Amino acid sequence: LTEVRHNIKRGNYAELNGKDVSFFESLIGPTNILQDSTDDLQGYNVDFLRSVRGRSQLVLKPGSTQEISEILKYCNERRLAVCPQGGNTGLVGGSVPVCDEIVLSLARLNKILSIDDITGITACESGVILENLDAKTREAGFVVPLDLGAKSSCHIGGNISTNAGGLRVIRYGNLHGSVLGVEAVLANGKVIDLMSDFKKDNTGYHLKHLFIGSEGTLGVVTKLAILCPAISDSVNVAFLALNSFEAVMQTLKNAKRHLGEILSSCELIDAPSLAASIENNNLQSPIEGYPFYMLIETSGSNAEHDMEKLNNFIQLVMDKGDVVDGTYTSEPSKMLEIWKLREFISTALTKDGYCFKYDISLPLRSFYDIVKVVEKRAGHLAKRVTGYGHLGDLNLHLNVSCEQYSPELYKLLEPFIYEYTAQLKGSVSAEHGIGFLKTKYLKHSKSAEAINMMRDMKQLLDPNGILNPYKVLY
Ligand code: FAD
Ligand code: 2HG
Ligand code: ZN
Repeated sequence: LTEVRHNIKRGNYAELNGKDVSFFESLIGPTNILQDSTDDLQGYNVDFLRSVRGRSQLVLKPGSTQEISEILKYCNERRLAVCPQGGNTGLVGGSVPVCDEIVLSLARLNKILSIDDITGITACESGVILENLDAKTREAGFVVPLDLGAKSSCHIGGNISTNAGGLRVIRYGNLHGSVLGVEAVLANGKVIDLMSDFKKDNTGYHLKHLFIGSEGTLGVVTKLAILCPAISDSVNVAFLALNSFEAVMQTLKNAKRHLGEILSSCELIDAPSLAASIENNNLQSPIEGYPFYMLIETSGSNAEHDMEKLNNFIQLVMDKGDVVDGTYTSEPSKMLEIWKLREFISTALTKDGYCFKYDISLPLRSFYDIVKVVEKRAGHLAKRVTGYGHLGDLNLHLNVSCEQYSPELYKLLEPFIYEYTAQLKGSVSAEHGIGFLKTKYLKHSKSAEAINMMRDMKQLLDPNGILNPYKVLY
């Protein structure tokens, strides 16, 4: 992919020197430092989409909260800018340096501290990979209430810092609800202990929320406690075909009403998204040839009861004529195959060459219109204009792919898509955050007063602006 060219003026930060490197070496040991001479430093400078490339000369891999505290205290006093990095799967260029910021990798903070076998409350360090955390909680009879296509590399700390959404928000809500506590290190090195094992704690301001979704600009998350729900003994996946978006809306309504408490995912896939997933990922779909598909998952505790509910639901939506074809299964390998079709759409579209990605919240009744509007406006310059995503949460992923980055196409897409979204009072970033790539569009979803309040908070917590500069508020 072509990197986005940017004209960012380097902030007024100190330049890294040999004395700084010696300090870090004595603190965390030379083996936990990567410098300009090593090839793999490049991997930390470029984001997953290869849309932003920094020129950091130094990656630090501390192994404890205390080490992070001392690093930040030093950087704050020296005015050295720092970019916290988790699994580097973020989609808005927030996880890589823009100029020469020091990369602070959380990868070595990867210990699971405790899993309570009755309550499911799980405490861990922030660098634990989501898939690993989920595997361990499953051994104890619980699941992490978060699942997304990047699970094999993203960190739970990165998930918290972006308030990642994913495939099960309809069931478990977002991380503001399930994260019970965090420990974070502030820009001046102070450790703030907001760890808690309780869902209910109304003692003053709810400070932990400042670190959920603030994308490494207010502090570095080092530990967390998360409430994990019990594993479901019975899981079913239905893959349904529909002929119109009106039918999609009716099916969502009926899924909410008739599947109720066992509904655990409700995703939309349109025909071009499915085609990309099949063609570029070499997958097979059980059904093809329709404009819309819905992936509906149920998770419950009683297979017979759940199957009866699912059968009744499918009968109803087919009788009404909303669902015209489909399949469902409770066989794990088949469910996985269906899930792959959905989870790998994002990477499939990038394989077209270049992909413009928009992650927006829109009112249900206008949810899909924008895909058609953009197709009409820019389809002639695109390979595919696609819409898919977390329908149950009103979160659309509008992706426009092409063979290579095209400035003409870009001009037709931006700011148009953001202005369109703002007119409908939607959100210009439903789940991926603002990072580096979307800073100029923040104003479309936040009032001037709200942005000023954000600036005040940043000033209070990071007066020298050393934490993830050029991101979110820029
Ligand atoms: P990074 O990419 O490393 O960092 C993301 C941001 O958080 C950066 O601003 C970084 O500075 C900051 N950060 C990271 N760790 C810390 C920390 N410990 N303390 C402070 N700041 C920190 N996102 C969704 O919401 N829903 C999806 O369904 C989804 N699906 C995806 C599918 C694919 C294939 C890919 C590639 C990405 C997807 N994403 C999705 C985006 C991404 O995976 C998430 O944003 C994820 O939460 C990022 O985690 P990470 O560890 O990779 O963080
Ligand atoms: C998903 O839901 C991710 O698959 C990625 O959030 C969306 O690439 C995208 O636009
Ligand atoms: Zn998503």
